[in-house]
Amino acid sequence: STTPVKVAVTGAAGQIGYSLLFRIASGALLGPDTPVELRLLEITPALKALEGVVMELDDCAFPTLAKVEIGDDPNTIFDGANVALLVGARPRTKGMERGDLLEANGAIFTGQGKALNDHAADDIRVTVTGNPANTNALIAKSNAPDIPAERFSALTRLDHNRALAQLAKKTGTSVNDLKKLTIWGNHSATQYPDIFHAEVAGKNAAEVVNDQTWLENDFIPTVQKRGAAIIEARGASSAASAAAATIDHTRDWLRGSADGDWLSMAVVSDGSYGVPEGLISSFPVITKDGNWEIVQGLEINDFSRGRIDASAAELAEERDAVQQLGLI
Ligand code: NAX
Repeated sequence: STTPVKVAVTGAAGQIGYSLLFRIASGALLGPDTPVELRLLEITPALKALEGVVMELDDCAFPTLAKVEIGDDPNTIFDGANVALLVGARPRTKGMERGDLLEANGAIFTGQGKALNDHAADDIRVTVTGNPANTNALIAKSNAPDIPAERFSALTRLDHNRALAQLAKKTGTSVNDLKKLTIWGNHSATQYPDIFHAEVAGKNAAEVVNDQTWLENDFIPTVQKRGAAIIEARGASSAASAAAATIDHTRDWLRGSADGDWLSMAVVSDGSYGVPEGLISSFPVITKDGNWEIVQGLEINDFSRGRIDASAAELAEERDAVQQLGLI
């Protein structure tokens, strides 16, 4: 089709935005034949910096970039949006309590949820990258009663990709040889990267690895704490990899997961695997044409059970906290 797909991005002048926008504009999200209109939201003081980013987008002369709109009003920027990538969020600053953080982000995601509800296109798909991503997605979803709940998702694909890289390294294979890895739960240090159903070149990953010590003391904590390790090394949080994962997640949602494989996405729970209904939690999912389905019937061993439950419990606490703040 020649009608541009409208992709809204929030936090567009931030570090993730600086990597994300250029990849979307060059066709990495929607393919080389689909024109894209970028609709970029920032807070007022960041609009000047955003204008500079738009100058650079112009200077790339991307054939697939049809138009760019920028602004500080979500009601305008989300108008007609087919895809919304909610990247902008309030980071935790010194002296800020957890409740303060939830409240600051609550203000952002209630407003953006309402704006999406009132102005986005009927086929809107929403990916939340800004932290706390799962709970921000829950807040946005709860403030958009006219948008089907399954159109809201939060990013755990970066965790999924990090886990793939670690497993490939351990098994001396390539990420192309790996399938059916799962991130369960919250995009936080309680997330659980699960290799018990994963495959390495067609064989069960846990059996190929056959190293419980590595699994417990190396693999799981490395994936869980990778964000902190990047900050320690780079002096800034993950940006290019987070942008790449935001694209992978949204592209695969729209275009479909590969046959014989699945993805990790945080989506609204239907109670599957004992995760309380209504939480936005990461699951193994299969996608097709902009829809997702949680993979059913996986056997969960005791080791996995405890970890899935712990991450779900953390999500339930976050939900209770934002409920008490009147945000959902
Ligand atoms: P930056 O601080 O570089 O950029 C965030 C941008 O959002 C800023 O330009 C800010 O002005 C803007 N912003 C703030 N409030 C806004 C609002 N109400 N409307 C529109 N824009 C607003 O952060 P960056 O490194 O780009 O990270 C963005 C978010 O992604 C953070 O919340 C971060 O914690 C989160 N991350 C999530 C990851 C994930 O896997 N889910 C991994 C990477 C990243 O840590």
